[in-house]
Amino acid sequence: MNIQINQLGYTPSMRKTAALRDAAAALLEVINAAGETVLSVPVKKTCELWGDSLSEADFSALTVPGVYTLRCGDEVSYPFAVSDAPYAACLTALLDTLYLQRCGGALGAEAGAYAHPACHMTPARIYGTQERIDVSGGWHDAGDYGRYIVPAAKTVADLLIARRWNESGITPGLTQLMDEARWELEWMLKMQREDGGVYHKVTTALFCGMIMPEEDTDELIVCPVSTTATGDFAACMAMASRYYKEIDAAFAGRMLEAAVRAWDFLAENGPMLFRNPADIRTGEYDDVTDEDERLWAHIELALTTDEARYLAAAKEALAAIDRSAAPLGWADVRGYCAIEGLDLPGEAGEICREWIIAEADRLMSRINGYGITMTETLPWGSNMDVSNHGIILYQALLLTGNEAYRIAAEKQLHYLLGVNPVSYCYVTGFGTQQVLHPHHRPSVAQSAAQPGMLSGGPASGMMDPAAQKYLQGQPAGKSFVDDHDSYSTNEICIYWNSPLIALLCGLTKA
Ligand code: G3I
Ligand code: 9MR
Ligand code: ZN
Repeated sequence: MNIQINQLGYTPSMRKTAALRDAAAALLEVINAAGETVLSVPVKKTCELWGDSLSEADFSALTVPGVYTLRCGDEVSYPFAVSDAPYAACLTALLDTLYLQRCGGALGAEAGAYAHPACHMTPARIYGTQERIDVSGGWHDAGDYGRYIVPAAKTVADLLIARRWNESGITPGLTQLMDEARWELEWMLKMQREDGGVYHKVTTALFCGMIMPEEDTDELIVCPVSTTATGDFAACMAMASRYYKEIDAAFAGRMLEAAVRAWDFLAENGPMLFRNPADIRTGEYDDVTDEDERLWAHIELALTTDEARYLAAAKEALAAIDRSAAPLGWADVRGYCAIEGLDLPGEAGEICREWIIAEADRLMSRINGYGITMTETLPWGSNMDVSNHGIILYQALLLTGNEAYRIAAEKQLHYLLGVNPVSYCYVTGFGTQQVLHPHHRPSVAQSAAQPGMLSGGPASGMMDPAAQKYLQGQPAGKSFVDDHDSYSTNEICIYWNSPLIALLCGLTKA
């Protein structure tokens, strides 16, 4: 396909642009359901990118609801809608995915083909000991069945940001958002040790085969405490405590108490960076520093309590941290520091405001021919970064009212839903050219892609056997293969869905 559009469509008032490859004509026609040309707009050359000679055509003048295609020479695009809520079903499905990732409880008829009895219920052994503890619950991380604290914190923080941006009460319901986040938070609480330290993860020693979760019955092992997990936990618990105060004060109190104990543990201990023990092969979620996790913890505790020591620690760490970027990663959480720090009093809040705007402007300066703010090479899980950037851009819009940030944030969404070099709508079950073979154990076991999951997307470097087989010589933007063996380009993940949920909650706010 050489004409790329958002396959889910656009709202009437949105800026609408198509990305064309090797444009065959100087005009792009908009065709309605009756086959009539309702608009003709010029096609303008933009750039060369990822092996494509790109042009752009702006058809924003199309505002009448309906179903359309675009035509340029002999090329015709996939159909798309102009409607008031083109992303509502997708947003709900993205959130439903977290429900379907639930571990511990059984999933019933509401889960359709993905129903299963309770899984991973046996007490888990603490690594290096014979002691066993109950750490049932939470969500399966991704295409695998591991449960890891570091990515859990990112996911929950994204949902709470989504909650904040969703005050107008559009779908998904706030109750569903908060119920889902709580499922993970309750599990996270079980991962804290008496002394406040937080275990890094609970998994089997090796990844299991492509089986349903209840069939994965190898011994569960709780891996050692890390200060990245403990810092993320302290931040996430303190943040969540504010959001649940009115829903369930006792639960909010338990989370704040846990956050304080985690913070005290950090105060007493230097960096404890996690590495997989030699006999554990599951996700590592390693890091090179815990400075950013510590800062995030200081900030959330300063916001949730009025104790001077947290604010003092936040101010000191904020002054010291490198603010030349603000990623919303699982390893690098500086973006959460910047966003959350906006609510700090006085100069600290002002520093965070400047931090966000500088980051948004840095991203804006990178907008490429497909509308995304990425570098030319792409990391594992690049679609997460695309949504993350959308969040920063949307936050900059909220701070400044500058509509250019909104348009840029929307472009991140359009890329994920079709305006990309491989013409995929990257959310399973949605769009015309769908992802059918995600690296996701229940989908493989049932031979049917579970809907509502964002694929990780193209990754440079061919980091799995399927990528090595099919992607030799491909430029980064096309380094994607819809094959369930390609875990580096086509896995799914809780923390790839969550920033897209937040972005959609922001962009579709009434
Ligand atoms: O550390 C380098 C960094 O210095 C450099 O700038 C960057 C350039 O791309 O590469 C960096 O390392 C990458 C790292 O992610 C941090 O971005 C690695 O090459 C890359 O292999 C690594 O990928 C991670 C992958 O696990 C392998 O560890 C993904 O981010 C992460 O999302 C993924 O997570 C897995 C879990 O382990 C298990 N569960 C599924 C989940 C999703 O695939
Ligand atoms: O399923 C695993 C996925 O969640 C991880 O992201 C990926 C990289 O760590 O590994 C996957 O498991 C594969 C393992 O690494 C190698 N043997 C085949 C496994 C399933 O494809
Ligand atoms: Zn499970």
